[in-house]
Amino acid sequence: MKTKVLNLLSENSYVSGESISEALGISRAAVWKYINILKKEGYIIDSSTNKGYIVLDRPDVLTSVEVSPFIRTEFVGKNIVHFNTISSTNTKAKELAADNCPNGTVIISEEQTSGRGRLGRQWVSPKCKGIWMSIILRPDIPPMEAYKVTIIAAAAVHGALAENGADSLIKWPNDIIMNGKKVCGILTEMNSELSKIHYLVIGIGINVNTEDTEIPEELKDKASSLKLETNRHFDRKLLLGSILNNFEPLYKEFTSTGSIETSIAVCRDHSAVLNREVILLEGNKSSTVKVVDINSNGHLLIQESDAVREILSGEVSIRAKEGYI
Ligand code: BT5
Repeated sequence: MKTKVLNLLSENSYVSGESISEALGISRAAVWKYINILKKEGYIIDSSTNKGYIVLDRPDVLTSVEVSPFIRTEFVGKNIVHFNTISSTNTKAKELAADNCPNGTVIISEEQTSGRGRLGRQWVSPKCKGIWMSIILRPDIPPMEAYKVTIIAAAAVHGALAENGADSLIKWPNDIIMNGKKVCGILTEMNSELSKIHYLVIGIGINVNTEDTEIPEELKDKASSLKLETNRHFDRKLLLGSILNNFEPLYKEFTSTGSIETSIAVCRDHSAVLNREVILLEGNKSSTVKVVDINSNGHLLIQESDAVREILSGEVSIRAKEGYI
């Protein structure tokens, strides 16, 4: 009901309490109650005895009602499940996926208390400063190909950042980098049988308006935010909409044709590692190699002393010879 009241309010003109109460079949006192709840949530609403209510400002939150106006997709993000705080959106997404939530459901939290990276690493997720979200998908593809959705997500985030004025590079396979520092990480998780995927969860974490003081000391040399790298505040709602709007067509290219050609082209054209000498970390082994290409499967091709080797995502980590990348 609260959302219905909000949807009837406007930023351009006053709406009378009477018309809201009539439209929703609730009392004027109930309208007043919901207005007060909205005010507590951060909506600045002016009320005038004669004219009614007008919205003067909206909170910086990624609820369905706030982000839906920016989403132009067919199914990705049509169902948004929002939390103020949660352990991890990927963990919640797995629960909801197992409960049969719609394909394309997006879980968003303003804060994560146990955000996760790959191999159980920690992901720092301060309140209202980033986008911490997970997309639930049920593609009819072989489980072996699930890693391709990480590449699609990286291309989508890169495109969305560009649309919103942030120049980034993609560090194969799952990082987005600005000025040599990580501003976004992607964690794809899967529940499958040998030949059938039950569901995929694509976790995307972006440091949007994170301040320097919110980045732990031990990450300062390798992590940053869009705001820190550009000196301006980003609209998280617009950015979230752009990511989903970029993601869906790239994902549909994959599920309908089997190819991720467009995403690969983005990853090649804006690669942080292509044609560079990097350190390849495999288990506890490290070697210096030159990256020569990303092939049509999304695998990395590296030049070793006498041969070109194909690297699958998930097997390795990459570092610059000095610094993060
Ligand atoms: C990743 O792992 O980069 C995947 C991160 C995915 C996070 C999203 S947020 C929404 C969803 N829900 C979750 O619980 N997770 C996903 P990896 O490549 O393993 O990188 C992890 C490493 O990045 C850590 O060990 C730190 O060194 C560093 N790190 C941690 N928090 C960071 C942050 N906020 N920004 C940049 N680097 C960070």
